Amino acid sequence: MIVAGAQLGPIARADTRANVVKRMLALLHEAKSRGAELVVFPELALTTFFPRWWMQDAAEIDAFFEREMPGPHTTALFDEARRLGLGFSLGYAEKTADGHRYNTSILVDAGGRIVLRYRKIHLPGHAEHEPWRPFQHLEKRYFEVGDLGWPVTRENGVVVGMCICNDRRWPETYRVMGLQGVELVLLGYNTPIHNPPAPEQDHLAGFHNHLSMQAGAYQNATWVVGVAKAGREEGCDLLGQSAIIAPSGEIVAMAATVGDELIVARCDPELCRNYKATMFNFAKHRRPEHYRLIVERTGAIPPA
Ligand code: CDT
Repeated sequence: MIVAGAQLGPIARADTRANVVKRMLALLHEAKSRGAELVVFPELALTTFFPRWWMQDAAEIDAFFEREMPGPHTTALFDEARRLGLGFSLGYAEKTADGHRYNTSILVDAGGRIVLRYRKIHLPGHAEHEPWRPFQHLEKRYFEVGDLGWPVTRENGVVVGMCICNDRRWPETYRVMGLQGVELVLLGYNTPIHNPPAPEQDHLAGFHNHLSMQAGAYQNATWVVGVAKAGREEGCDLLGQSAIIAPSGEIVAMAATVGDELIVARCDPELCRNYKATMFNFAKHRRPEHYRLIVERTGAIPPA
């Protein structure tokens, strides 16, 4: 399967969804001309990364959420992708009919059907206003923890799963999908390069991004497609370096800019099967009887 990562440059708070979708359509067209079958868009792709602001007004918050998918602004994206015969994945803020709010990704097949949905589980940041920060990271305020686990589906003969941004730093994310035979993990991210509680780590933001995704890919014998919303967005620098990573752990394509940019690679599931049958033959080598602490304990408890 030929997969494209459609990195987006910054989206201003004042940008309309129509304008963002126009940029996404341009990337879809480029993807088609470069032979792609599936296009991966970032986390919260339709708006600016709004958890950077403390908001109390319900209508102001609601304006960042989608109540239907496709909705009035995204129908054009679904229609054009179907016309081009392309599948795509898309991150957006979801408000359900019964009022729940999630940071969500969907996978849409080439026929325009939503075939997989994921709701972000590892919500980073904080829930209360922390005025000392130069910008907030209020995902714990605006979203509930996802309620779907990490489902996978078979799409065009490839086992596909999804996760979102901070999820990529946690090995459990990939392993739960690895245990379902995942061959292609799609993920979008909005990663501020400056992390106010730990500024001494800022210069390693790019390294940690690739380290997490390369380890997840290798240890679970899967392709990983990590796609950024990048660049200076409302005064906040977001990491770029979108990458397509092979089951060997090697980066085979990487963005060179922090703007709208397409990266493309052929993601051959045969390579997954090679690693899954040898070094990472789970059935042969895993020892779950020794892994109980992973599900029984959340925080670390060192010896007295
Ligand atoms: N969007 C998102 O999950 N960003 C986080 C920032 C972590 S610092 C609070 C990330 O893991 O990249």
